[in-house]
Amino acid sequence: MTRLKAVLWDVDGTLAETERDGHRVAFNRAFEDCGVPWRWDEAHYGDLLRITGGRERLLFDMNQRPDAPPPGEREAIARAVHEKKNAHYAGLVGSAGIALRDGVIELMNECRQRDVRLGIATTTSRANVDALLRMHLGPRWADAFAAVVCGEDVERKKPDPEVYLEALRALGIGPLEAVAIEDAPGGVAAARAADIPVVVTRSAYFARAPIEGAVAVGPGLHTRQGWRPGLLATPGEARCVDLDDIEGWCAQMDSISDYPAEA
Ligand code: XBP
Repeated sequence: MTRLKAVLWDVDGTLAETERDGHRVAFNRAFEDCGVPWRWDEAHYGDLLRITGGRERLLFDMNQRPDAPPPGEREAIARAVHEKKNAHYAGLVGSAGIALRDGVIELMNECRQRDVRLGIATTTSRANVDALLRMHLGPRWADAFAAVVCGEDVERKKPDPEVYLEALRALGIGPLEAVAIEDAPGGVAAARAADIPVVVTRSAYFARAPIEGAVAVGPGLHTRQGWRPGLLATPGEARCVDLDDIEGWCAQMDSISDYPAEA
């Protein structure tokens, strides 16, 4: 079995539930600042999440709206709103409004103890990653990560594999020496297209989404219940998913499966 050398983390939805209470709320505040009449409710934002990248998401939404400005004006509006959105987002996460998901810190700590490197592979903006991780890991958070690849570092956002290929390149490792932790089908597709095994910790918006090609799918790293393939759960023991579990899943590459939509 190839020993795991790196755990590559997606950010939004995987490290924290940032979309519903972070980016969405920040977009609505930015709309208000810019005198744009739209507001995104939770359900509509959930639909828009299939478009990766905040600016791209807004452009996509504009293209569907009968009351959108003429096409030639949309790009400038999207840039202005997106810039303000990121400022509001930094304020929201900086005020400790959004916790890291349970089990994330535990797995990061175990990686450090066992010499498994940490990487970030996200197509969100670097400023947003910085705001979130500064809040939870301190101003020197980046020291803990051997590679941090963000939206600005790639030409094509997820589901394109570029962000994962760049992370592997930065770490100098092959795809089977890494595992990606993702929450959403687009992120899974990106990691799989780079040949990296993927463990899915479902987030609120993708709690029931069909997942194609993951080594394991479950509700979060905080629990050993509810995973497919299953994990042994010791009754009464509050143990998180750990590196041995993840290595075990990755070793069974033939257990890579499609997980249909959940009821
Ligand atoms: C996350 C995203 C982003 C964030 C907003 O991508 O889709 O669009 O919602 O980020 P990933 P920006 O799955 O790669 O983490 O506004 O900074 O684009």
